[in-house]
Amino acid sequence: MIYTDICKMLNIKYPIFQGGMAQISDANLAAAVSEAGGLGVIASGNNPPDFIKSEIDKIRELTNKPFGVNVMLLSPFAKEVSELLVEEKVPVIITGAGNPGKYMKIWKEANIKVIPVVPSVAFAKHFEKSGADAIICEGTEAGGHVGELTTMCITPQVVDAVNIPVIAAGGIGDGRGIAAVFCLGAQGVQLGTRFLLAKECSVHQNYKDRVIKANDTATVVSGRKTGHPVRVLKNRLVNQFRVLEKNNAPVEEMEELGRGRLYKAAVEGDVDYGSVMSGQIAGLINKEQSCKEMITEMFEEAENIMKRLSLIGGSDE
Ligand code: TUI
Repeated sequence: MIYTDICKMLNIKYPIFQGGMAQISDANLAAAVSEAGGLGVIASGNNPPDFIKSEIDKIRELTNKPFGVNVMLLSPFAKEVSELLVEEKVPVIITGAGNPGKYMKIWKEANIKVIPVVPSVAFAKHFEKSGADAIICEGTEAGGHVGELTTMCITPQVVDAVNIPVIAAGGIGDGRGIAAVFCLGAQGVQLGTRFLLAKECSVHQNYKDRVIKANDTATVVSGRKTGHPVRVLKNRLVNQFRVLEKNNAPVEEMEELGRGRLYKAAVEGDVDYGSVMSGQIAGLINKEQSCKEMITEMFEEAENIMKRLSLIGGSDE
């Protein structure tokens, strides 16, 4: 069994988090992951607190296991959602797309485990000082809002820079990826793209089909000029962004073009003009499975690899 400090800290069986994918990671998906022994995560995205409250009520009906809520710090509702999570005393908060510093005090006072996502060593050190219980370092291979560093480079550097457990994210899609980041010093993994194909994931079937069809070069980072670059599957919307960037269009025009596009893809199924966020590992991911099948299969694979590695160098010859 791969059982690490993060399993102990959060009371979970496998050191795997399901990524809090905005508009996608709902109570149903998160409950399935938590029931399978990982940490299921509800994404708050840009949603108002009453929506998040009903998802928290739902997951508590579906499972008694620990779960997390992801706070997307660029959301106009970030403050209200942060306060709701204190009232609800959720077990774990994961933050993304910003600095959670100003909420740290109320969360820690409520005894909530706080685990920020970071794109660099400097943020990892900073958030450790603010009281984070663990850090998720996310490589640019990830889907959605991304930084510049790869998982291969950011993971060992963050591991050396902090004294709290590090969870690696970005580019991990199977047991090989899990074993690889454990070699880099990670104590856990967070996966998003693979869970898009979970039977319990209610993202639109057109979105799933695009991920199934995607190859190694299917994603691109779009919208760098807006200051919020996102990794998505290439489509007509990406081309429209390119035209605006080429013509040096004002940032407001780009932001206008981007508005509501994730909803369009994930909920309405418009995968041509919607934002189909996905990690670079999409090319590897092509089978729909239950969360339980995914998690048990991946950890069996990772454990077998680690057993084989432990035999290397065991010969006298
Ligand atoms: O947050 C993510 N991935 C996301 S959020 C999202 S919704 C969205 N849609 C359009 C534009 C922007 C967001 C889709 N995917 N991953 C975690 C993550 N956090 N990646 C990078 C960061 C990050 C970046 C800057 C964390 C902290 C940070 O601090 C910067 C600062 O100055 O506060």
